[in-house]
Amino acid sequence: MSEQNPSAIYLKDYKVPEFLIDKTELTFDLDETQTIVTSRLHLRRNPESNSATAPLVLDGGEDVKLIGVAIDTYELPKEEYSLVNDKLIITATPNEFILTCETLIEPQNNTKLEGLYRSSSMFCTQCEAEGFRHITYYLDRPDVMSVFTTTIIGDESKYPVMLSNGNEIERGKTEEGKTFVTWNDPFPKPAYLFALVAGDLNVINDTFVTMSGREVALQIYTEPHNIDKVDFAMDSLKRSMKWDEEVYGREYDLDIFMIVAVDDFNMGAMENKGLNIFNSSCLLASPKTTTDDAYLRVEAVVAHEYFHNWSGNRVTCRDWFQLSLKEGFTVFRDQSFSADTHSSVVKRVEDVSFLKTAQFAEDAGPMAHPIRPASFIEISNFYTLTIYEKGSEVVRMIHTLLGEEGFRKGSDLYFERHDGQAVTCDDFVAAMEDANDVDLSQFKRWYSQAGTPRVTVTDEYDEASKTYRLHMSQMTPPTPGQPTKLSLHIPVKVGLVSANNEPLSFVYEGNTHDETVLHLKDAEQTFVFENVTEQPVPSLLREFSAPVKLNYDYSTEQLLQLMSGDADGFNRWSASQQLAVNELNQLIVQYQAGQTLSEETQLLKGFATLLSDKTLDPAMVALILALPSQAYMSELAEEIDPHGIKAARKHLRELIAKGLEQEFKVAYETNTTDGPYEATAEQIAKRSLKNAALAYWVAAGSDEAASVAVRQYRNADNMTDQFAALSIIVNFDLPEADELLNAFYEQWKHEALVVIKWLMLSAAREQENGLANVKSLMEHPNFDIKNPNKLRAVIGGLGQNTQAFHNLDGSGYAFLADQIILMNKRNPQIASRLCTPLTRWQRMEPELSGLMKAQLERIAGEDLSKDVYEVVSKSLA
Ligand code: 0A1
Ligand code: ZN
Repeated sequence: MSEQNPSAIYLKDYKVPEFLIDKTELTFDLDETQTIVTSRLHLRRNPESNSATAPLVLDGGEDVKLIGVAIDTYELPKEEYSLVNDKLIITATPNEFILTCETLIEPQNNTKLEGLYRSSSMFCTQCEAEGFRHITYYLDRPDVMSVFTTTIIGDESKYPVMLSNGNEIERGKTEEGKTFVTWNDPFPKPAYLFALVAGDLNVINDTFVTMSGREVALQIYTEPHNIDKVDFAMDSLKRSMKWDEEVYGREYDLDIFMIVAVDDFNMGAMENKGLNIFNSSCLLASPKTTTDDAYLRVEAVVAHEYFHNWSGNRVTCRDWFQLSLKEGFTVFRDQSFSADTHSSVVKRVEDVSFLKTAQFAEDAGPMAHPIRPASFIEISNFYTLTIYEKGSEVVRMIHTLLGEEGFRKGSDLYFERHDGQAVTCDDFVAAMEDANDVDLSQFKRWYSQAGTPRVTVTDEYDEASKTYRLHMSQMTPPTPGQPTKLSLHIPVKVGLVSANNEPLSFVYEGNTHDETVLHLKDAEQTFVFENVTEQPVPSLLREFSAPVKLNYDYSTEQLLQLMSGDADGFNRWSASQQLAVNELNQLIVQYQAGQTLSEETQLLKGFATLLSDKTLDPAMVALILALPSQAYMSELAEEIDPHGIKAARKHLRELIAKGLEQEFKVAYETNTTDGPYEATAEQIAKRSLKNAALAYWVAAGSDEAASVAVRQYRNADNMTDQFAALSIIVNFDLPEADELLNAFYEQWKHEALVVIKWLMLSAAREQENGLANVKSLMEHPNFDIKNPNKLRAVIGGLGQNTQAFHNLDGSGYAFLADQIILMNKRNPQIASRLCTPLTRWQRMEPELSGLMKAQLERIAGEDLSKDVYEVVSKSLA
């Protein structure tokens, strides 16, 4: 690492800002080589600070060159300010004044994609979390909220569109003949919500009439060649606006709402006030170029960013430790929106499956942190699955505890009480408590404790008294910096199922139920159910009512029974997953012992019933048919053996495929969709089952299936079917694989988002010279290391390529480390995210573990960015 390692900052050290900025006036003189930013900050001392003399300390960046600074009309000579560690410090200031600051920046050389940068031929910004300081000196912290007025000056022939937050208030020509446009955003906001876009863009216009009858202009901007792909996003936006009015009573506040798509973007999208900026992969959609999954993602991200207008913008975070205040809540809101729009069970299964695979792994690794972290070195590293997904689960638990109505009362109070403020997670919980007159003090430990709790359940049934008892215990394993844990308040939703698959009612705490929420609060607790007429099968943690690992010793028969008979759709899926996990684990043991793998699987019975039940939602059937992923099996393993997991999955898939070949053929043939492509729940469901069935059918080794897959590829009129067929052809290494992979590239080489899919599939392809192939992809003329989507596609593909990535000669890990070192300074946020697979080294089987660790140590020997330093040093600690 380096001589002076970066240090952490702590939540406990929070202090109110010394100064406030009531108004921020910015002028950008855009230029291809030197962009000049002039800021006029209306500053005054914060009456809440206890110092009347503290210096003014403004945040800046190494890439910001200060040209001049003035207090009111007085230009400060060099002796009257200092620049230390990228901060501009002025020791003597009046109590209230205007600070004018002129800075020079070079957006064209900004490869980090934070602050103002170029993507294709346009200028755009990314200011969350601390990007604004790379534009000009500022109090770059979310509790400093200011009214922004922004003037953009540019050459109209290159930048006919120049946008910023709020409303356009003026437009004209400068003396040099350039165009200027001035925008004003009347809502005070922190700098992280600032945005600017300039370019030669096309626009689609629409309108939305709010619940109070105001008309809002809606605009989506893209580069000209993509403007035909925004109709779905526009429709999603209007549905999101309506949903937020109906479900949360939240109305949009400005007269205009704009979205812009950019190709080079570190994350998914950004909720800048009135001017959302999107990674084009989360905005553009057309039947021929976009898969169903990607359509659903566009819908969810559009909703997410829109919902931030209230949960994030109108009410924002006091400091970055509170990030989950806006992100956990907003993810919960977008998940609910998608659930209401499509099938709620399917959506829940997808969300939980993702959480259990990726967030649980994070929570078990060296970067584990609570949803409200106590410290960090680099905030960009904390835009994590824990903050977002576990954060959403915590909000969901509050919803479960308070019920729909109680939760709404709480959110109403939260928005009303804190409108225009920068607040904390405590404020959110307090509003929930106050509106419902409940005490959530034990529950709040979820905010400060990291790690996935284990809940172990045993039961006993007493025939004579018709009493059924559930004994539950909870334990949260230690995580870095938190050796011991307190008991949490865990809502466990349960139901009982009878021997003939009927819901079994019971009396709990004096009332009769089919289902109830148990409050597990102690380390050990027993729950007693009366009037239980027979020995039940417990259906535990319905709808995944808490983000925990549940342990109950189900027999195979019980799992099969729940799989077909549980009234809770989510738990049907859960039972099937458990059954498959049990079988895969057995196969892994056999593989490791060099034994022949068992030829029997209980899943055949369950899957056969499933495939013959015409009443089921095909999307649900497809989800149940999907075997636990390589990543999920890795998360569950004591010691990860990627090759063993891969072999076990392949074997089980073939057993199922051969056992039900005819059924899969029928499922394929009966789930075709009629009419033109639509991203409706019904069509998406059918395509998902059809393509899942095709994969099994091909896995059975059927020649007919193979030719059907090739035919589907050639005849497809939509990307979902075309890409599903291509993936099957490539993954099963059918003779046409090379030819069609090339044909696919040739067909789509001008569609960046399709090229990304091609890069990923190609990199993930398991073949003898897998790593050489990955390297050649990075040399491909259509690869661009500056584009995070393309880099992620290749590296993500490599991660799925077990043979190439987990090669016992260590070459896969070394290659990844090379890329991390290469990106470390160029784009630290991306470099740091690429480290994730290596952070799991301690859980890998010994040989691979040593190889991974060696690469982490090699990276640690470099002069590291804060981002990479934090992840690597914590991983090696
Ligand atoms: N707030 C955005 C995500 C986002 C976060 C950080 C970024 O740069 C470091 C960019 C975007 C969201 O939740 O959608
Ligand atoms: Zn968000």
